[in-house]
Amino acid sequence: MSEYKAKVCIGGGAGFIGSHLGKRLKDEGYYVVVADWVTNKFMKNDEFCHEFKLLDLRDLSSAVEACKGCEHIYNLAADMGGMGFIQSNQSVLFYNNTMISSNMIEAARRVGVKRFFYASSACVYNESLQLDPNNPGLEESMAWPARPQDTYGLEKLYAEEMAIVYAKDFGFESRVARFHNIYGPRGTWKGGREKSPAAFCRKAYCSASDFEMWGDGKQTRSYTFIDDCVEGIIRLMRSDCKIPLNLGTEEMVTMNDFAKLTMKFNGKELPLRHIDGPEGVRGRNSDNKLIRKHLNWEPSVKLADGIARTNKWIGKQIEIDRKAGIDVSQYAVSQVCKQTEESLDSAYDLSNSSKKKGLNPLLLGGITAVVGGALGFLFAKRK
Ligand code: GKE
Repeated sequence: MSEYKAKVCIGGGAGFIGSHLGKRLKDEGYYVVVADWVTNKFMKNDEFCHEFKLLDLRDLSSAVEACKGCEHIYNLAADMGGMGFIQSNQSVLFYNNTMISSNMIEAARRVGVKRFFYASSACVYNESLQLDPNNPGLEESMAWPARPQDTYGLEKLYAEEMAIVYAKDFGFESRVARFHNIYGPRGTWKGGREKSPAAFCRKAYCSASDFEMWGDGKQTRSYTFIDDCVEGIIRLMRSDCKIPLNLGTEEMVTMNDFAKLTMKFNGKELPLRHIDGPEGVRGRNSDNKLIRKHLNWEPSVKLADGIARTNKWIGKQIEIDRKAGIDVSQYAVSQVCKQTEESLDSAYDLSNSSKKKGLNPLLLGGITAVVGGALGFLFAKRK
């Protein structure tokens, strides 16, 4: 191990952001352990880690197993997706993510971690501050008083606080970044969990007569290219900044203009067809005053440049599917993921070879305590 800078663990390291981060840390000379309940579809394990541990981080002993011997822990593990997933899967992701976040921070304490990174989200912000599509930007302090739109954001906000108090109480450093819609090659691009950048590139490539858009398309967002995200995580982890920071760009765009941009890369100018769909907040943009102050840096990849690269990669994936005999005209529309209970029913399956079915009563007790604690905490903060 002495030939490496440090041994690090990435929870959720087989995911989109985690695998890019693992690759970068590996290239920089860290010994990278990745723990995840899935494998990466687009990269071989040895491209982004030295050790791959197939574990269910909803189980504390698995989280400890993932983290043991690691000086730095990056928790990017979460059951997540774009608006086609998080609005329609509130209970399941609430349960899964509460367990994962709580276990990873407690595992960090148990293994004596030096630095802990928690991947939070712009979804933590109060919905009432995101009603205006000309939203001037969300400053970090605006997360309180809390009223995130979905349970996804509420869990993230609670876990941020856990990372902060655990670090204070148990003598290690924690860092928290609020990601603003990260996109790029090798991300989820079909199936319903994809976010708008991948969905729009896919739809622009596959649509023939019009471009289907959830809502009136006047809703706004800002986006962050994956390379900027990885750079930001590493800079924040090495900094002395103990408070949550936005990790995003201030380049805000309407969904209508964003759709036109992705069509331009595909040589198309199709009319937009607006349909009902999960729209999320009305307007969201990052405010980067604090990241500039603390890191003397901010994400800089322009949306058009990042999308050019993402669009090319998605085009290749679509052609792979077409060659495999899949009718890619279906990719002109997006699905909404229906909530299913399989992941709840399979809790502990990966970590226990006995393959128990059904919810473990201890686990249920744990979730009740954690969620109850979270709600009590939020009400206390609001007063
Ligand atoms: N995903 C998707 N797919 N979104 C579409 C589509 C489509 O085919 N058509 C229109 N949209 C619209 C959505 O209705 C929403 O208004 C906007 O694009 C952005 O959707 P998104 O990229 O899926 O997700 P959000 O920015 O609303 O929210 C995401 O925020 C991130 C943090 O900034 C979350 O889903 C999280 O993935 C994440 O925390």
